[in-house]
Amino acid sequence: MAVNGAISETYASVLARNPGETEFHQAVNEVFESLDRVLEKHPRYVDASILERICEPERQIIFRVPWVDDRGRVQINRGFRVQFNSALGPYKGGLRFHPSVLLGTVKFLGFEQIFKNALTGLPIGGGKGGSDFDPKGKSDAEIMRFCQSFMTELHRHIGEYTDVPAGDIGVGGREIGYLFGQYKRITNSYESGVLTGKGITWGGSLVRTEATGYGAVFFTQHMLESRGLAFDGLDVLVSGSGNVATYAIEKIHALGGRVVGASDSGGSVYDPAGIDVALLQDVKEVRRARIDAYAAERDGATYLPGLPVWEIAREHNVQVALPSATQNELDESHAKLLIDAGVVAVAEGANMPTTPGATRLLREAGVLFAPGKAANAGGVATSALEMQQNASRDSWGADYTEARLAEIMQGIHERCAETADEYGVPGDYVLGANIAGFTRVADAMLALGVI
Ligand code: NDP
Ligand code: 2IT
Repeated sequence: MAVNGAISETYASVLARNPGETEFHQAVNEVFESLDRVLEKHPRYVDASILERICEPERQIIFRVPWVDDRGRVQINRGFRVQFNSALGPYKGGLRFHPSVLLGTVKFLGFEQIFKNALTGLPIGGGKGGSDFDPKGKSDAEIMRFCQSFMTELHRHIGEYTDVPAGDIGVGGREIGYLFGQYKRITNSYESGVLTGKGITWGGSLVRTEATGYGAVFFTQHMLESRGLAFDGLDVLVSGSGNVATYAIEKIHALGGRVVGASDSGGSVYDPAGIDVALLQDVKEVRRARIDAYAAERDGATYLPGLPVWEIAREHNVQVALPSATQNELDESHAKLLIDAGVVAVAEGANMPTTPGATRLLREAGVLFAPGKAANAGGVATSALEMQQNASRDSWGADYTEARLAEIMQGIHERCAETADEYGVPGDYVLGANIAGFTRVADAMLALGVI
């Protein structure tokens, strides 16, 4: 079948068979748009129906999560785990706890994860999970009871050699602790490699907490270097103020850049002196408060209620932007603001934060653009390093682990850049990432036969 026919027919079938799952459709379309060249060159992928197979999760698990709140009332949430592709290794990917989570959300994230994990060069397949549970405003005891109930079902589907979840939005060290504790109790085994993002004293890896943010900054550094630039002296906007955003800001400051804005779902802060990471962490992570508390306590900072961080680009020139909150948070109007403010590089710390229209505008304007599956792969890569440490019953030092992360991010940058060159689109990291990730998984799927 002609390549374009294969792509459009498979996409039509994805739409028809997964109705209403708009984020999943978007993620599939973004990958498919990059594949015509590779399918022309290697028709064996079309002959073996790799496109159809790669869009169909190997297994999807949906379950009821009952728990009792502090007032003694029974609450019901929905749990998901989508085990998307295990051609390269056990399913690997985070768990998201957020009220917006639907099956289509988990499928978009799981689909992205297949290619991201492939790009790391490490032996991990792709999966994702989560729940529509909203952690905001819940007590520690409620979070614990929810996590225990969630794991009471999930435990039968995961394992060191099967499927290894980790954190994502709403799931950090606290939640991984409760999840791991319940898994350990139910299975009566200390199977460290079943979850990543664990605490340092109970099987976690140094640098895993920081890895996604640091990795996104390392990737951006390599992109900037390709144009003879460096972070030193550049002004930056980072959206979000969670795990990814916090450590991205910390590393940008260490490299001499200045992050003048950050945000949460309620609004943004403009801080022309540069975000104070210790204060931000105290507000968001320790007190679990909102980002307006940061602005109230920080001299010279302003709170912009209800506004995305990109609005800061109206008044303040910025050279780099790292959308690090959630999907579709940077649209065409924001892209125009950034382009007018002089942005030279945009790297997706979050998964699919840039809308397709905004991505097109940025790429047409010649802005260096790193897709999430390349730029934010440092988190899952360091999860794989955590699995290595667990498997060898070892724990590595911080400098060594960060050096491994830096090396992996350099490798991903090279893989994307070289693939873009090979396919005649130099500097196109979107095509480079999609093609390099796809071919690695597709070749393994061919080798393993029709399974
Ligand atoms: P966190 O829960 O630590 O932080 C999420 C941040 O994004 C918070 O500031 C949150 O604001 C904001 N946010 C979440 N949802 C929305 C929304 N619907 N609208 C506006 N703001 C929102 O999550 P992470 O930092 O871990 O994850 C951020 C992104 O990075 C996600 O896309 C995730 O998939 C991706 N990612 C995470 C990795 C990791 O290792 N943690 C690895 C690779 C990618 P508020 O506090 O108000 O909710
Ligand atoms: O989107 C992601 O890559 C993550 N949330 C991290 C997954 C992981 O297994 O560390």
